[in-house]
Amino acid sequence: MALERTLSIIKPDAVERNLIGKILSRFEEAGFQVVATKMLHLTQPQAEGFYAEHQGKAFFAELVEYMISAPVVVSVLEKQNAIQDYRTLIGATNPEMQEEGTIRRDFAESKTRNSVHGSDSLESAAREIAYFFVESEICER
Ligand code: RTP
Ligand code: MG
Repeated sequence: MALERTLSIIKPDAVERNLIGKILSRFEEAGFQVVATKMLHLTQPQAEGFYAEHQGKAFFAELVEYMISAPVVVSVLEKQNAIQDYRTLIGATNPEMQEEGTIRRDFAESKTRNSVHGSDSLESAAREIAYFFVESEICER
């Protein structure tokens, strides 16, 4: 297993419900180290660019509207096998498939308003980390 970095977003529904600390704790308890983090309110072009792979899909407009509805917390998390392990920790996109103990199972409000994002591959992690952070904002630990 290799030491990896993944991009996490605590999404608007979770920020609105004051769940930032609880969710960051879940990351740390699962063995992830926060190596960068910040809060920001995405603009529409920022949200559209971040989710460009979903442009044209039926849920795209609803997704973008949701992602700009309140601030988000973006973080870079580091761990052995971080990308896959973080996806396991957050749980499936489909609410019916979310395993017990996952963050989405515990906090998601719907398929769209699902509290957290995680990169789904090494390539997307590299793109998504660079989308929000310059290298000097990421701390060695
Ligand atoms: P994410 O990229 O945010 O980590 O989520 P994911 O990989 O589990 O799911 P993805 O297919 O990439 O979808 C991105 C986000 O779009 C919203 N979505 N809504 N209503 C719907 O059918 C639907 N499908 C997806 C969710 O917010 C999902 O996380
Ligand atoms: Mg995705």
